Amino acid sequence: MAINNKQSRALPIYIVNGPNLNLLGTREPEIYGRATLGEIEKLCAARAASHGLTIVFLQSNKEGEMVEFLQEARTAARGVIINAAGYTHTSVAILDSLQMIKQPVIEVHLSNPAAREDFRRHSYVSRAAKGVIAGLGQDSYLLAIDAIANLTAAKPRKSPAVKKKKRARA
Ligand code: CA2
Repeated sequence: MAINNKQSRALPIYIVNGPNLNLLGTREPEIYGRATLGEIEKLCAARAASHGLTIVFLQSNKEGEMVEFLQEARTAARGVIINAAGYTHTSVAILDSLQMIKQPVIEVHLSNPAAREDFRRHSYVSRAAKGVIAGLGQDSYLLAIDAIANLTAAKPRKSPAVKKKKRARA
């Protein structure tokens, strides 16, 4: 069942991380930084809390598990942040799942794939993403949380008086 904008405001941000990201902080710090994924999760929870929001955070080495999480997000998430890691460049299944999500999807990367090997220049995920934030390490995640908070913020309702004035002027 589809959810409307009002319902989605009370929901958490779903953050999904793909294969090998569980090893962050142990190898290649010059590319991916020194923070562990656990540390990034804590920073994300704090940043979401600063907007009055919560997160559900998943890391999986299995494509099918990521697909199931994304299917759940269709009705349970306010928006989705995805670092599909290596699946970014290969997975039609993850793209199909993302295309079924009506809420904003932001693609994130710790490194800047466009500045690396040619095979990292193509992203299936990007076709379904509202925006892409890459190359800023853990800040890519934090800026994506800010983006979802802004994109899904409650819009102030115009009072009938303001509406009337506008109509009178027109
Ligand atoms: O920069 C990113 O966030 C990536 O999504 C990371 C993926 C890579 O395939 C993408 O092109 C860009 C690789 C994740 C591998 O994770 C590691 C964790 C610790 C040490 C080495 C790799």
